[in-house]
Amino acid sequence: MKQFKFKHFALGVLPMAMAAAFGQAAAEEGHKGVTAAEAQYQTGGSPLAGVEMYHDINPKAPPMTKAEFEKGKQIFFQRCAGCHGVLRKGATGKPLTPDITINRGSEYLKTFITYGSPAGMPNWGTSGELTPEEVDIMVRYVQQTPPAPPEFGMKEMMASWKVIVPPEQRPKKKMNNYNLSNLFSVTLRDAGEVALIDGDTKKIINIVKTGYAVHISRLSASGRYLYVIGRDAKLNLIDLWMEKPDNVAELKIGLEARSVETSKYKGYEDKYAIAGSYWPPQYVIMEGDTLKPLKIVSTRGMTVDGEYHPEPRVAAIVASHFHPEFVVNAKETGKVLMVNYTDLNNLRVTAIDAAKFLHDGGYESTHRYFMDAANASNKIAVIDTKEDKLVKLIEVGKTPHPGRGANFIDPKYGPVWATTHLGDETISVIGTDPVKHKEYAWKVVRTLKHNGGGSLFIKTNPKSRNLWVDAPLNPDPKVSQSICVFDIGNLDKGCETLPIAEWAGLSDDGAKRVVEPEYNAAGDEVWFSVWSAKNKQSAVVVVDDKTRKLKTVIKDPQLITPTGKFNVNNTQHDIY
Ligand code: DHE
Repeated sequence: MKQFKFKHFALGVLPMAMAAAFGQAAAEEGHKGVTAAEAQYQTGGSPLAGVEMYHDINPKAPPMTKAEFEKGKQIFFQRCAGCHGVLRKGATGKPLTPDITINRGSEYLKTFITYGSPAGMPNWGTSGELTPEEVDIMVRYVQQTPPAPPEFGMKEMMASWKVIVPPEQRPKKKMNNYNLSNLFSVTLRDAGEVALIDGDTKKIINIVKTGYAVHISRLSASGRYLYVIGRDAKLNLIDLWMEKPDNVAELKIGLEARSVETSKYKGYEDKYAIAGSYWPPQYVIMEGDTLKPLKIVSTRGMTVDGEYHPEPRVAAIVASHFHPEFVVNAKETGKVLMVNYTDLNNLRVTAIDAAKFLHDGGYESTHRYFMDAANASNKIAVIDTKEDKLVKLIEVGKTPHPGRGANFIDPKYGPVWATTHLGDETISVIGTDPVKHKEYAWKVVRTLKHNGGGSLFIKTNPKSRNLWVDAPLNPDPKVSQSICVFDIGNLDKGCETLPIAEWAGLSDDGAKRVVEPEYNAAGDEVWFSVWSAKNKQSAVVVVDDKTRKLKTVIKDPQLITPTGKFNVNNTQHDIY
């Protein structure tokens, strides 16, 4: 199986002494092997770079001025924290605490930061990402005591909470003529906004201000309320019943976050929302229609291996359809927390040991089993949300990244769920029917090949015979700017490549990464983002699912860095 390594890494350019130090380091890191796409994906930048933090000056570490320390902190949170953790105690990357770094010494650290390692450390120096002066600052910075960002509890949350339109002043019925089930909330990542697009007319209804580097949208059980979370942990509540849907409440749930979900169990529709943060490592349960914070719970604790972890980030959260529970994934500890919301004062949490580095995932077609990607462990954990138990840990390809995955009926193996991978060019197809297709259940029944690694999302729809897979982080623009589509009835035939970015007809030289297929409510159109930098033109391309031909290109100067797209009907009902 082909894996592509970080582009600029070349052992051959290392001077002898450095190579020796490097070799030792590489051996210690275990040659895990991280692809360019994986490194790029995890070093996306943290809003903590701008947060004031407490720090002391370690007398054993090489000295730094206050300005140098501040610069080091900026670089660390923009480039390094995603892998090494906020407190530098290790996450998917190795720990970088002074007890380790001071012993290693400045020469060793300089080599490591400059040239990278085969275990996944990017070559920050030789790639030109960091200047020699910046490398020198980082060498000294990682020997200082890590500065700790502040906690964010009830007091801070209440101070940030705003109800812009109280529930009693909101519409009593839908006040617009939009077909809300076919509305799309489109993430405008670097603008800190979402575009609400009418799926029928393809017209922008409103551009709504949200948090910094906005990440995902989710729907309330009824489909009325839209929740949008930013990386700066700002949560926005949008009322889709308004004449022009807009913000009605907001809350900051921490300092850095990625996930939000709503209560979907019978009797609790639209009652609660939950959001998880990366920092501080915690989740908060809120009133669904005002975002008033009700309960905050820390995820700090022991990993599945029995080691203490100080910052288990909260990754994907889904609502159970079998119990009044949220399924909360604590990334670094590898625990799936089944949080029962019937009595918030006497909270019952069932902690299921899965595997470290839980990230994203989705339900199989019956919505009973949650297919949970432990990305850096190369595993899918199958969680039974009826019995609240781990069913199986399944070995898949390198760094699974399903988004929510794709459910379809395989002509040979019956109901299956599929994930794509960041680290290789495969798709793992897993049997999901333990009743009628018991022999295939929770096994990889097929491994399909598409155009290349650097893939993030895979999608189909119950009404479709197509399986779409993107590869936006592939280093080859021909691959990153196109989509591959399989015929579900004839998977062995391989996939057809469609030049989506070319179809967008964009005039400039942007990256034009094609990312995240999403269906409309009828399941007969697929929408793709063509994602370029903030100062370049981007677009959303709509393809006819049956003919695989271009239907419409949505272009607008307001569509800045579109990435995720969330169709109301599909997000509300977990259809994927
Ligand atoms: Fe995401 C989902 C975390 C980078 C687009 N992303 C998720 C989820 C997590 C996560 C935990 C699951 C949420 C849930 O279901 O509740 N994402 C992270 C990161 O930590 C990471 C790797 C680095 C970072 O700095 O944030 C990261 N993500 C990205 C991107 O660069 C993407 C491609 C573009 C963007 O808009 O930022 C991106 N992530 C998405 C999307 C989803 C998502 C579109 C929702 C998929 C879905 O089908 O629901």
